[in-house]
Amino acid sequence: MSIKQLTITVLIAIVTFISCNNTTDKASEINPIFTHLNKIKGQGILFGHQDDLAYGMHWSYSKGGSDVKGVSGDYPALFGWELGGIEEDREVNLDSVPFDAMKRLAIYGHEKGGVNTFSWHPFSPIDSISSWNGDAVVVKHILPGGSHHQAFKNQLDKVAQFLNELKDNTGQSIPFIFRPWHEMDGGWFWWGTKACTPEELKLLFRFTVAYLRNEKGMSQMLVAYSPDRNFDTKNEYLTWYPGDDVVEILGMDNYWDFKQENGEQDVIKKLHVVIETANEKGKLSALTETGLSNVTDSLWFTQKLGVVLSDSLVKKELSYAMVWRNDPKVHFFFPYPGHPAAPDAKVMLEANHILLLNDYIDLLKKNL
Ligand code: BMA
Repeated sequence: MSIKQLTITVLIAIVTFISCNNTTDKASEINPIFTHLNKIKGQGILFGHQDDLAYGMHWSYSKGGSDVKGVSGDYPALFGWELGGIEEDREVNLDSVPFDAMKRLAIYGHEKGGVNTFSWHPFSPIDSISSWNGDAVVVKHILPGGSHHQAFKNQLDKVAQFLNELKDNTGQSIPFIFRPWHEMDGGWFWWGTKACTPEELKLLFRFTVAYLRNEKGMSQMLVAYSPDRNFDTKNEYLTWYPGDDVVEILGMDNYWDFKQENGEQDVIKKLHVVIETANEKGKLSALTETGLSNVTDSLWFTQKLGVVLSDSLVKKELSYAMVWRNDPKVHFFFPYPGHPAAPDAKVMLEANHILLLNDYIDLLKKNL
């Protein structure tokens, strides 16, 4: 056994030990989001939007603001948020969302009856370079035993502090979904295929979840695994899968296939792989990120996303689908009132099996 193999074996042993001593790895049994989504499976797919309550194309931080509501009359059922920057003690995230506003709005979304999901594009714990440095060798240095492991734990402490401060008006911790180390099958992030092996990624993922659950008491957290589109088979999909004890939601991010001719059929095929794998494992499934940048096709919602979400297996099994953020300075993935794609997006959202916030609340009332 080489030194490298020995090091990896020892690391696996350490992380397995930490994970096996996980006292709160039964998130699927105790987390209300899991229970609720499981109960309504087959009756509707939650529609989500990143940063929905924070800003949109012609507004920011106005009370009650939401481009989804502006177009459809109701809020999304799922609210996406981005934590990147919290680990550097910044006051605003990567996309200029102040963390205090994010906290207030995530609590508001929860109090209204919606579900919150958090992504995290951290700056490197080694030298603070951004996540989009696919060649930077970071991961092996931040794993247990690595030179910057402590710096990484300091980052996790800040993530945990923010997420543990999400409390409802009775002081109870708010349940949420955390989706770390996503799109690891691409080469654009420092935890991606260019600078990190699948084994290293699994260790990183396992350590992250074990630390947050065991050291930071985060039993209110569900964890989502979401590679991008670089798989066709179940084995390929599971290349980076960190283990049944740390993940509750199996997802996929996919923008690319939608841009190819008839690509929505590939999205459907891949979602079938995700769904079948999730079902075998007793997990939930989701289209964790998608969209068409600047919604340049005014029929994209009914003709592309709507086609995918109406596939019979997808309709029967998928829990949620989320489109990315509406940033007037960068890009937007949901139309705003007056945009040529707005009427079509409204039609897609009006389908019986697509759940906006009030649809979701009504369905829960009927099912619980
Ligand atoms: C990307 C883009 C970036 C943003 C990042 C994190 O997809 O939207 O502008 O900073 O997500 O939210």
